[in-house]
Amino acid sequence: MDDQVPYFNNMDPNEESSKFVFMDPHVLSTPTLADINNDGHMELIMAVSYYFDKADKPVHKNNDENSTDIDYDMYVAGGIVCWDLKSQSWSWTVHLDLTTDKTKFKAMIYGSPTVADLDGDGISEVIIGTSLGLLYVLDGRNGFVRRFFPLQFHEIQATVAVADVKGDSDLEMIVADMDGNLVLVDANGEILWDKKVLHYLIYFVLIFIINYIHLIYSLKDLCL
Ligand SMILES: [Ca+2]
Ligand SMILES: [Ca+2]
Ligand SMILES: [Ca+2]
Repeated sequence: MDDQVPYFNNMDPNEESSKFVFMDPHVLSTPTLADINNDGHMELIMAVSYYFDKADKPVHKNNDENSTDIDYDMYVAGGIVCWDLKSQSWSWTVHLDLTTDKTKFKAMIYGSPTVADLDGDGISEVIIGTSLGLLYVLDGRNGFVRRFFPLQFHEIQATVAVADVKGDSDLEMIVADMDGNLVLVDANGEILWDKKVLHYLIYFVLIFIINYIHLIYSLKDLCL
């Protein structure tokens, strides 16, 4: 990615650049490969955290010559970007959370985007939980946030897992937050159940992959 990109989505190229703060993009999780628009070619979906690298802070200057330097601690942002590997261009980019660097919960994204067709309509969804505790479900075609989302949880660092836990035709999302809550959410944002499991749930998805079958049966027991 470019060294500096705006965190704003769909920035008008005619807008004065002085109105924008250009920030360092960081990809802190494994990108996800998927054919998100069903055209036979893969896209690369990445969760991006925008913040100023502390070592680079003296380098950054506001583009407005008349203004003073930026307060670097005032800007942290997160978003999802989709790169079309065939056309070598951005399919879409969306900005999600925005905070300062001074808050307890920051707009960082540590989990990988999950791509799945939750409701079986042939259109992929992109699911991501953020450090601000928000669960987003995006339309895979354009990145628009799906109706009923985001949902608020405690800080989310784990990748959101997806499975048909309920045993119907749709997929449910399994959210693990940093307060130890394990929550089952359906595609319409309804919370089917939640359980306090552990104090921290950072690597839940890793456990999920390693012991997939056992966990599914455990989750079904929780549903009873
Ligand atoms: Ca594609
Ligand atoms: Ca869908
Ligand atoms: Ca289901």
